[in-house]
Amino acid sequence: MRLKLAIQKSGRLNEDSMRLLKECGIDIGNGVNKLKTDATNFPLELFFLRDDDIPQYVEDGVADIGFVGENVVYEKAKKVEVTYELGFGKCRLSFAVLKSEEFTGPQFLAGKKIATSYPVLVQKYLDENKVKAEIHEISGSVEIAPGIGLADVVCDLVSSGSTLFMNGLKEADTILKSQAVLIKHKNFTSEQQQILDRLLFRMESVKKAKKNKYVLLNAPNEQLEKIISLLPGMKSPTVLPLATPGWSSVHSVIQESDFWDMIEQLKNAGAEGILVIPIEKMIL
Ligand code: PRT
Ligand code: ZN
Repeated sequence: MRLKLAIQKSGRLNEDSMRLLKECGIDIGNGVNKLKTDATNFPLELFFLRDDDIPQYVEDGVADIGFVGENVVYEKAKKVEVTYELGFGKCRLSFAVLKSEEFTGPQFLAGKKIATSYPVLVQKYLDENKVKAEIHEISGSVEIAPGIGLADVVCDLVSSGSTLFMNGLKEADTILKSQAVLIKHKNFTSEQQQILDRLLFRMESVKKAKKNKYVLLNAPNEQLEKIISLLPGMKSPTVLPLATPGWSSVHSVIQESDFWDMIEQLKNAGAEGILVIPIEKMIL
């Protein structure tokens, strides 16, 4: 049996979805131009779909799992479970107003025309803030709506902000912070769950590896204790004697987030020849 995974056929999430599968060691062969294809070395069948259709396919069980933006999941409001954050496709769903205007809070929207591709999420925000406004649903190029007199305000996805800027708009309140997530349907069998667990284990190893670096450095033996106390390591650092008497090579794993602080402290403690190497997979 195979687990059926729906991913975006083309667009912003396609490349990262394919890359993640590759990093998990899953070989898709050259079936990418088809509607569906089997992985050659993992019990997975891939469906290539429009992102908007993925929650429905998963709810219906036509696909078992899907990679899709949270913005789409929550707008479509299908009966699916968000199981895992994939870490790519990051953006936010925000209101934007003309540069000349000042967004004073949700009340600013009262009586305004709002252009958006996310009517459900916008209506929810309006209801929560007890504001009445008119929603104009449009499927693309939302940012041009104020310029052509179709709307006063827009609510759209933003990442760098340059699309808004180029259209004379500025970002106001954010409704939702979004990234691509793994969704699954609610009728999983234990066999399906076993395959998903294998996939999640691989994805987690890839994610952990990206957050960590492998560090090698040379240290004078009299400074070893100090240097080792600075390094976390997976258990404890590896220490090997160098050919030069009185020196050792120390190997360890450090987190990307503490990286520069850690390197400075190591140098101050007498470490030399520090090498930092990316990690491909990290199995704990
Ligand atoms: O054909 P299909 O329906 O599958 O694709 P699509 O055209 O509906 O979606 P696509 O490929 O544009 O986006 C897929 C998903 O990528 C979205 O649902 C989000 O989850 C995620 N994502 C991340 C984004 C962005 N960043 C993004 N910046 N989706 C769209 N944008 C657009 C935004 O709509 C605006 O037009 O980019 C523009 C803003 O970008 P900046 O950088 O100028 O702010
Ligand atoms: Zn779409």
